[in-house]
Amino acid sequence: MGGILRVALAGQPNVGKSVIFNQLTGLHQHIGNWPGKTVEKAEGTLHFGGYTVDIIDLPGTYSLSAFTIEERIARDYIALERPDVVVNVVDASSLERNLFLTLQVLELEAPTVVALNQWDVAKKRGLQIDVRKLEESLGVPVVPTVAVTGSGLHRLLERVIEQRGKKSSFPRYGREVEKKVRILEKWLGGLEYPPRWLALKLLEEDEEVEELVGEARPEVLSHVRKMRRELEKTHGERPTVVVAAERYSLAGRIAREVQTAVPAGERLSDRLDRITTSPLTAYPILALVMLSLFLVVFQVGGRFTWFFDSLAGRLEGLHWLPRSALGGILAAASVALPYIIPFYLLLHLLEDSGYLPRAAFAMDAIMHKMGLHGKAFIPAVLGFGCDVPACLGCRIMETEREKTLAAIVVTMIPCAATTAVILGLVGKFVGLPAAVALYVLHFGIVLALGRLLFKLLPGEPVGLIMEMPSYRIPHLPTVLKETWGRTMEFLKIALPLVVLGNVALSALYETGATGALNTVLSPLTVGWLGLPAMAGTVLLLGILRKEMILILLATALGTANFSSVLSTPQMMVLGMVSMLYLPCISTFVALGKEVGWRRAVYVAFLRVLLAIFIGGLLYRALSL
Ligand SMILES: Nc1nc2c(ncn2[C@@H]2O[C@H](COP(=O)(O)OP(=O)(O)OP(=O)(O)O)[C@@H](O)[C@H]2O)c(=O)[nH]1
Ligand SMILES: [Mg+2]
Repeated sequence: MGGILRVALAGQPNVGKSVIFNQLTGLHQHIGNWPGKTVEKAEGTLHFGGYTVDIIDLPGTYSLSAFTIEERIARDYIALERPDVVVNVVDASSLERNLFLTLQVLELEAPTVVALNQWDVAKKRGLQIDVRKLEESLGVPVVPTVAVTGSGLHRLLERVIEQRGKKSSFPRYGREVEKKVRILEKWLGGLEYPPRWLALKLLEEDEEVEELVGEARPEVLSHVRKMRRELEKTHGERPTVVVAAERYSLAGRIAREVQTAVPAGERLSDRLDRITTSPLTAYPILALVMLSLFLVVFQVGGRFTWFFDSLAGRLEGLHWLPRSALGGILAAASVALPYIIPFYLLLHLLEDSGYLPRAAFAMDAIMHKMGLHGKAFIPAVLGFGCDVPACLGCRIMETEREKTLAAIVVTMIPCAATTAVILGLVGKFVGLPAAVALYVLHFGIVLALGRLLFKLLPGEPVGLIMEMPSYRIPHLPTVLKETWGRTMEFLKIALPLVVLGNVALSALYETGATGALNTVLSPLTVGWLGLPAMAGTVLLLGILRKEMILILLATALGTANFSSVLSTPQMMVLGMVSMLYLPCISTFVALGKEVGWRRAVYVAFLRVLLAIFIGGLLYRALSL
């Protein structure tokens, strides 16, 4: 007994793999009600039944061909890394579509357990599934689960342990396909992948497998071509379609056999779906949702600053902390956190409800103006939280060109830290309408820039094909957990940087370097932008993290009551420049990795120029 067990979670997008992963490992994988969140595999461990269980959360895929990066990650992991057990997570409320993938997982012949997740949702919709019968049809254990409450997960792990080392049965398709597979698999033994799977993939014209077999067993390919021709002749369809149709028909048959549905009337979620996607109501709702998001954050954040302020007052007495470090921590706590926490909370509520794909649908026409389609709006909304996941999220775009375009555009979305700067500086001291005006101006610029990029990287966006998950009442504990995780992550990453920035600023002061730096930059900062000279160092250090601009500003000015030192135009210009000028370092790295370093540098350069140009114009316009 005992030892290490490697268990991979595989399944279609948005079925609940990451919730299961988080429940089992206590880690914080991104969760939300839209397909395509997990883009890289993640790993975590737990101890169960005397085993150390390594769990791998794979990206969601509709199938296991090698069309997308996610599909390749998932299929290579199962086929080549050979986990001890694969847990195929299935959405019980849409069984037939999910079984299409289950069959492909079984084709890979790894020991498999099916988690029949979202069991609660299926029940609520009047769907009954005969679990025993499903087990018989698939030949593997099936465990109903409700990931968000953790129900069934214990049983799932028990079945996983029983299943290790056992060979799963594989699905059998129509007689004609099977006959060909049987002949081919005899020639395909001894390669890395299971022979039966290779045979099927060869028949369905999988280019990657064809290349692999072409190198190892070139003589097989002529037989394969002949077989494909035969299939095409008898079925009148391309072999790819023939094999896929075999899977669809088997999935459909199994689903029909094991499932009974009690018809339900129009549900509230259907009605909500209608009003949030029909053109007449979709736009006003979208505008209302976004505006209330900011309004609530502003109100709640404003109320909470006093709490942190008084806390800060008490901490001031602690002399054992170095002053510059203390200043950084206090400033972070009092100016940034009160806005960031409610913002994360609302964003997660929105994400978990299933509204984002509808918003994406509504935004399709506007996004087309930038050569993108509506799907790019999902990472864009995530960008309001943090631009790093937003940038990675652009992988849901279908082509490389669209991914690049989307990544450049979404990393310009003001993140929670930038919002803290805008709300804490402009919103608080000039007024909320001024803050909203800055946002509107900023989005106008982003749109114009997107359009310009579209001219530079021409091409037609592919049509919007996106699954619409049903609306769901957000699961509060999950949302709270997500918010907590994000806030902790923020503290872990931000606080050390904030302290570092503050210490750096004090050191620069001590050595007199601030003065020199500010003087060098003053033609720009003072002459053109109309800001006080110290804005130079503040903006420079602000690229570590955007909220630093506000925090360092408070340190440099010696007060968080900004309006006593800065004029209204100055605060507006500083806010505008903060949004535009540069992505923070982490975002820059993410952008570089996704679109290439040269492009990332160009983008950064362009943004600085734009910030200086627009900031100067704004200063002049406001000072008239
Ligand atoms: N009611 C209910 N909701 C669930 C259950 N499991 C997951 N969810 C919700 O389903 C949504 C998707 O869950 P995720 O874990 O992010 O899905 P995923 O399979 O990792 O998705 P991708 O990473 O996009 O492939 C979230 O909104 C969850 O809160 C469940 O058993 N019951
Ligand atoms: Mg996931």
